[in-house]
Amino acid sequence: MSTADSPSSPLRQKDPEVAAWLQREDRRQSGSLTLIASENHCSAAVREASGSRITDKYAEGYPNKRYYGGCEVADGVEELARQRAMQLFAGAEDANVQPHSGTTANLSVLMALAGPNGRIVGMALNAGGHLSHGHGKSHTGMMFQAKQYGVDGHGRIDLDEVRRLVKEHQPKVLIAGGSSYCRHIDYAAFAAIAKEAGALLFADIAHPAGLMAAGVIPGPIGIADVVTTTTHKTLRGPRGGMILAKKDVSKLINSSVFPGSQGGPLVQQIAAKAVAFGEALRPEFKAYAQQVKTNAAFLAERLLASGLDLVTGGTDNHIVMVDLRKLDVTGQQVEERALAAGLAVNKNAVPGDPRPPMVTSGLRLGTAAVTTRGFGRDQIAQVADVIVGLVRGQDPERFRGTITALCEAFPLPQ
Ligand code: DSN
Repeated sequence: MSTADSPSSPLRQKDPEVAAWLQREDRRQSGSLTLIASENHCSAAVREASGSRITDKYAEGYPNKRYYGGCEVADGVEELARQRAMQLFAGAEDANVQPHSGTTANLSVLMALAGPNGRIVGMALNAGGHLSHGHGKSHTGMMFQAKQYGVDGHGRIDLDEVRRLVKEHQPKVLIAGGSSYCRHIDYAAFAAIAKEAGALLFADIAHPAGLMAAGVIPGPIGIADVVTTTTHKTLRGPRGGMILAKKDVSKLINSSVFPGSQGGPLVQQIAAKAVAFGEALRPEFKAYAQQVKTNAAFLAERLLASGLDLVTGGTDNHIVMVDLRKLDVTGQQVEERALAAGLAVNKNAVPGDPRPPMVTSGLRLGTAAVTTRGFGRDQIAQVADVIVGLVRGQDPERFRGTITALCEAFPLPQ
């Protein structure tokens, strides 16, 4: 139930039009299953902090060094979020919780470490990387001299290619991480490659951050010079970004966030990040993260057993990438069919995809949000079977009942 559902809701009384849209979103999320790998359902406590009165406060600067008066509460909230972040990612030497998003965090890091027109190397978007790792349509591909590495014929990072590219391009920054890469990344090997070329290693863990915080998969803390993440994917917090940096670069990074690329931080989001980090520090979160990983592995196993191809043939994290190239169906078509059946998924390019980005030959699935609803093996099996049916061209309507029953049996947590 959203706050707007309550008859005494100020929003409902003062702006029924917006209230109606938000109630509709509530119904959309409750009545469908989210398999979009970058989404999750945060707690009511996180949402309450995010909607709190501290949204009114300007707090340019950092705790105890602000450009406005009346920041004592903002200072306390930001310091709490920073301390919890460093506890969660043990070994992190500094935390900046101000980035509004993952992309602004990445831009800030690249401006700090590579500088305007500096050389960078990152993973290509269609190989599993992210736009902000040097893609030509992103400012990171326009403001920096970017080269990008791909993956091998099995969809895995080819460290020899990374080494060759780094040797040739001599970047200031080497980026490891992506938005549709479902295998472990060998951060130690990346660090060695960066070191050989005198580059700094920047790891973007936006997707698997929650699994890393819970210790369920290995991460780059203590290895990479800088780590960025979003706080809303597997970390299950509010929308936002964060940067964890080694002490010797953190001053540069902090200046690059403010005043470099942002003005006043969104203190209400920082408060919500603090709540989410507190939740992630509890033992239940470790069990949740383990279940996310187990569910993804089982989803992959079930899809493979039904004859579908997967990029890399499986997964090490929460992402499963279906490769539709051998079938007479596009990612876009399956996304539309899935929506009609009550599943939110996203089309996604697979390595070597011949189709354009709005069509694609792939489907990216993630288990973070359905695991928040309490899904285990039986429910994942049902979802996998629906996906196989949709890929094979069966009528989405015939699956609507199955998905509705799952939604009702596993409601969104409050
Ligand atoms: N949009 C995010 C994702 O879907 O992975 C990355 O920015």
